[in-house]
Amino acid sequence: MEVHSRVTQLPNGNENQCQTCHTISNPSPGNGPRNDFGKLIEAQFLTEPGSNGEVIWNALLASLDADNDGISNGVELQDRFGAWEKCRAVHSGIYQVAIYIKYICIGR
Ligand SMILES: [Ca+2]
Repeated sequence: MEVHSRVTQLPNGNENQCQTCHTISNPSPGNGPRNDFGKLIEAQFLTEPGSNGEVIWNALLASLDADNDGISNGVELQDRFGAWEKCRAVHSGIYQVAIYIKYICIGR
């Protein structure tokens, strides 16, 4: 899995693209400095360590305040309670949970 697909594993991850988690706009393997949010995910919210790990977006991660600015991660990513789910497919303009298309991910 390419790491940049993690942008699709967070609510509104396409808003800030790589800089949701990194301090630079074009991180690459070996050169991917993390911001505070990225450090938190790397430490505690990946399905497995390393580049194969996928982000575990959930209520706990949403409730934390990685950058300690008084605003929770969830509020910052516009999903206060961590309810967003990866890969809800859209069909005919209606969310259809039964149809999953990997990497087509949208927020609510
Ligand atoms: Ca914050």
